[in-house]
Amino acid sequence: MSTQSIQDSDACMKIIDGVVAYPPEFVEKYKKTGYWRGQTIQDFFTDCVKKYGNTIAIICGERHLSYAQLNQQIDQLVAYLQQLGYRAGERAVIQLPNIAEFFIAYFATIRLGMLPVMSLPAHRHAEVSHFIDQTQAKLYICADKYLGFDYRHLARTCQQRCPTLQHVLVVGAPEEFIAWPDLTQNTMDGISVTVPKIDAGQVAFFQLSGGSTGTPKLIPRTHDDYLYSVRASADICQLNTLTRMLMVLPVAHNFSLSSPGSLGLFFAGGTLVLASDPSPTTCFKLIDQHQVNHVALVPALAATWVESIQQGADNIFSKIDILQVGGARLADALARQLINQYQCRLQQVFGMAEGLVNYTRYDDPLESIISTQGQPISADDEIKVVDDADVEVPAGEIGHLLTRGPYTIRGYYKADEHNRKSFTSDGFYRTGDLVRITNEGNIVVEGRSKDQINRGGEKIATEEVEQVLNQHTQVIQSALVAMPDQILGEKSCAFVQWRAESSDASPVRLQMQLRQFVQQHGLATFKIPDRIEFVEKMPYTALGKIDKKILRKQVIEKTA
Ligand code: OOB
Repeated sequence: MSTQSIQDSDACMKIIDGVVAYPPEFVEKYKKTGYWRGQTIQDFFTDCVKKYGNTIAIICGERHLSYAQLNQQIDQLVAYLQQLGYRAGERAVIQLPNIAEFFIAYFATIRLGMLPVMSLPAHRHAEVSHFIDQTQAKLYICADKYLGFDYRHLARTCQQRCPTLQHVLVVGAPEEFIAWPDLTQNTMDGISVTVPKIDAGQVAFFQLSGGSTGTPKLIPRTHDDYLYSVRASADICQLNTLTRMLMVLPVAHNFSLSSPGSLGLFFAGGTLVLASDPSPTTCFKLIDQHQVNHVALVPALAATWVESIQQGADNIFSKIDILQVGGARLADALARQLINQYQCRLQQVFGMAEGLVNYTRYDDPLESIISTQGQPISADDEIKVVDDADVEVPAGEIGHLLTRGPYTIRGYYKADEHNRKSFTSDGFYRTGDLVRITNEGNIVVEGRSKDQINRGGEKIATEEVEQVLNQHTQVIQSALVAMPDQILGEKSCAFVQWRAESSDASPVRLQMQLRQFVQQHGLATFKIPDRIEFVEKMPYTALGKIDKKILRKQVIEKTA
């Protein structure tokens, strides 16, 4: 174990094995207030099983798994992983679509004291190999195929690149890898499993950051901090044993897992229905078939569902009790339409994998639910709205949102240099969001200062894509900016300064080449530029940086 202390002007920051610890006075405070209860995610789930044993926990296609059955399968996988040689402290990257195996893998690795690393199905080998390297993961768990993409192919690339990777466990046809075992048979009977004693203050797993720099950052979440956000969210959202939640967004995302998400649902003893894809065709059928009453969407999906209703589908929104919308800014007009035209009970959710989550409350005035992103979970979420010099702006004015609290991290994993920029010296996280606070204390997201594109809830760190584009031999430099999109809210446009001598190829051909280049590099598909503009020179700010404001204006004019 390595411990490092960084002496700062305000605070002495303790970093243990790449994780920035909460300062002792905050640990004491969060424990004293009862936010941190010393419970691990393993104990949390065991409690759920005790309370709700025969209730159906998960519906996945034709499979209905009770809490007890899910628990049994988790135990089986724990024994299996232990036989493979896995022990507490080791890491496993989990990249699964919305299937029951995600939860079995998540809870089994945690039960063994391993640390799962969350990856989204859209990630490709650049991201996955980075997660494996960064966490020294020995195990990668994936599906054979999903939405036409073959993850075994990705696994092969990671195997070549990542020296720590020992096993690939595949749900479906394994080819040369290890097959997901049949957990419905008690094949592991007689094998004694050693469940280690874990301190709830330790990191339980790694969440994913949308990122705003070159490489995606990993977010270490502790048992204590995460479970507090889960319990409090389940409470705010009034989940109970009658809740039937449809999981439309990727299961591993923080919104899906904890706001209140699947963990909040398990805490309340409800039933989770897994959607294999987010299309109205798939989801509307599941909502009817399983009397779903709770759904969480990103604005882009809410808009797609509205469109489908306008084209003649049943008003699905009137059948559910709660529609949560978050992950990107919901336009006031769409919020109003959902409520007035489709009799929707709407809740806005403004959160981040780093911690802070805000909800509009069910009993808020309608205008607040329509036009604000709500209030934090906790009375101890500290919120500051500051100007460029970190001075708090007058009440009601727009500024940068900073936050610190009982479930917000104090630093990204193994990212000292980046952490110095992303956190203040007294531990506030710089969210990169521009907000204002209304008289009633609600947060309104007005924009963003971080260099990120929010493509329908999927976050693109522009620098990551630019770095790849710049590696193309014919590219002098590039700049990725957001362009407005009716459905997704934002899409990406790459401005590329191209070497003059290579201009004999047609622009369309060059665009194709560049898109392929990004794809071959192994970036997630949603990061491939939606539009590419070739320029002879870039506009610059007075400081000599590429002026993205001008580029954003140019692309709006071009697409108008
Ligand atoms: C959620 O988490 P992330 O980590 O994918 O993205 C966080 C960022 C925020 O900093 C903000 O820029 C944006 O996504 N965002 C919103 C928003 N919700 C998230 N921007 C405007 N309005 C909203 N309602 O996206 C996330 C995590 C937990 C719960 C919900 C969303």
